[in-house]
Amino acid sequence: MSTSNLQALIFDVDGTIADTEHAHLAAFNHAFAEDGLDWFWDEAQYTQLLEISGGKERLLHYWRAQHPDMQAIEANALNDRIERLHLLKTAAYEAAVQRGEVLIRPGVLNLMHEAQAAGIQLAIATTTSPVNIAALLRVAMGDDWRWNFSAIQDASTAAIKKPHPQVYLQMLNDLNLDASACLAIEDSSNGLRAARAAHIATVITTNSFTAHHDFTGALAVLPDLAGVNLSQLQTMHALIGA
Ligand code: XBP
Ligand code: MG
Repeated sequence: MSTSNLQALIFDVDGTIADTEHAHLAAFNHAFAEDGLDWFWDEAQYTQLLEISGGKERLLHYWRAQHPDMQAIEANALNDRIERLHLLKTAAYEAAVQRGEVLIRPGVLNLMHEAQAAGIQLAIATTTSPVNIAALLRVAMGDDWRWNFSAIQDASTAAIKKPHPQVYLQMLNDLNLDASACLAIEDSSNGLRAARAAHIATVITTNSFTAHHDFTGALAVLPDLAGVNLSQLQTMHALIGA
């Protein structure tokens, strides 16, 4: 019976550590109104737009697809408008997190504590902005939240978003670990593809925005981490190496 050599759990943020995307959606719509745009994304539209990782990339994709008339503005002005919209959106999202409107998903903190007690490193690999990670985890884990994580890769360190594996490849380098010693926990097809492209085994926890995604290649697809303990993950992880 092979034993698990699991040395690090690498968590995605949005949709995995917390149910964030409803708050991101509300923040985008708040930013559109604040900036005088008559745009409004409903849940169905946002579910599709989530196929584009990265808030700025998502805005640019929507702008090009839905408002070709606005193509006339030159590239710098377009980028400046997207930067401004994203700043407004990020401020609105942070305010929502601070009001307690974003919940950590079930089982996440328990699993993190179990892993730490077993000497397994925790890490974060996300396409969201660093301010969003800090806002969320400061509320959930306290002001010294950062000390729980050996490494963080986010939108500020990895410009190329999931499904590109850049966040995960840079994470393996940060941890100085082989992919075979790690397990990624994700919620989306983009996240799964990014982790798998870095040869990292991946457990999926679905949510209302991603349950319909193709999770081919996942080690397991779970509704959430409630009741999932470290030894169960280690057993699944060991089977890969069997
Ligand atoms: C999900 C994303 C992010 C968020 C919005 O990231 O794609 O873009 O939707 O956050 P994760 P930003 O990899 O954690 O699932 O506006 O900061 O990008
Ligand atoms: Mg995610």
